[in-house]
This record gives sequence, structure tokens and C-alpha cells, in this order.
Amino acid sequence: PAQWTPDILATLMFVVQDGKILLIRKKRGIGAGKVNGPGGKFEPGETALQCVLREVREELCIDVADAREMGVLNFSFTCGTIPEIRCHVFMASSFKGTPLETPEAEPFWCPVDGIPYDLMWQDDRFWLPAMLDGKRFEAFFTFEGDRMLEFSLKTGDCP
Ligand code: 6OG
Repeated sequence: PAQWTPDILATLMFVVQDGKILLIRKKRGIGAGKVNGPGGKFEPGETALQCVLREVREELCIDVADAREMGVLNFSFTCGTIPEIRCHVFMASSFKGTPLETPEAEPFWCPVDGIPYDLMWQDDRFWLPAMLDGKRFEAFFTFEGDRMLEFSLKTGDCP
């Protein structure tokens, strides 16, 4: 949709190291109870990169070293009371510190070939495998509450 402008800007981070991906069980906020990557909403004046580094530090107590933006996810909801979200998605492979549980998130490592899509937002299975293959992506998703109704996805090779 050409005119689509989000209400909320947010980020997600997926750290991949030694064939494993660092996921969280989200304890509060949007998607509480689901498995996702760490991340969250922009604070005023932040860039996407500044936001994702701060969120990962707040949620897991680690500092990511080599964040790179891989794609953008756009979420709209049929129920007009839920804000529309644009989410910048990053990957990294190195970090300082040890992932710790915080009030926001419980971290765990998962084999990249055993990602628990059943416990995640329904969009993830459509773009996360492409990202793990090194593809860039942009996607639009429509949700009715927790249920995904439709989507469009473009993927491309990295420059
Ligand atoms: P906080 O409430 O933590 O910011 N998020 C979604 N992630 C996926 N994969 N699918 C969705 O489908 C999502 N909706 C929101 C983006 C919200 C966090 O939740 C993610 C942010 O990291 C609808 O501040």
C-alpha cells in the first residue's frame, strides 16, 4: 500500500552464532507469551540501529557488535484500536556479555533448524527462513488479533 504510514516504529534482533539463534520468551508488551527476537519500540530521536542496540541491552544485558539491518516488516490490524507497526529487523553474529533473564524477556538458544514457529507470531515462518539464508526482505501483513489474514513478501539478494 503506497500511502501506508505506521503508528509505531519498532525493531527486532536475531543473533545467530554457531548454528544457533538467540530467541526470547517475551514476558510483557505486545506479543507477551510468544517467542520472538529481542527488540521493541523506538524512543524519540532514535535511529533503528540505536533502538535495537538499546532494546537488546535492556532485555538481555548483552551488547551486540555487528548489527546489520536485513529487512522491514509492516503490520496492520483489522481492529482499528491496535496501532500499525513498522519493524526494522536486524541480524548479528557477535556480542559482549552473557544473555540474562530480565523482567521483559527470558532468553534461550535454539538450533536454526529447530525454530519453534508454533510459539511465534504467524508471520515469522514466511520471512525468517529467507533472512537466515542471507536474503533482504520487505513484507506487509494483516492481522486480526493474533491471526494472520494475508501478506505480501518481497525478498532480494544482498548487495
Ligand atoms: P514492545 O511492546 O516490546 O514492542 N512485534 C512483532 N513481531 C513479529 N514477528 N510479528 C508481529 O506480528 C509483531 N508485532 C509486534 C516488534 C513490540 C515488539 O514486538 C514485535 C517489537 O519488537 C504482528 O516495545
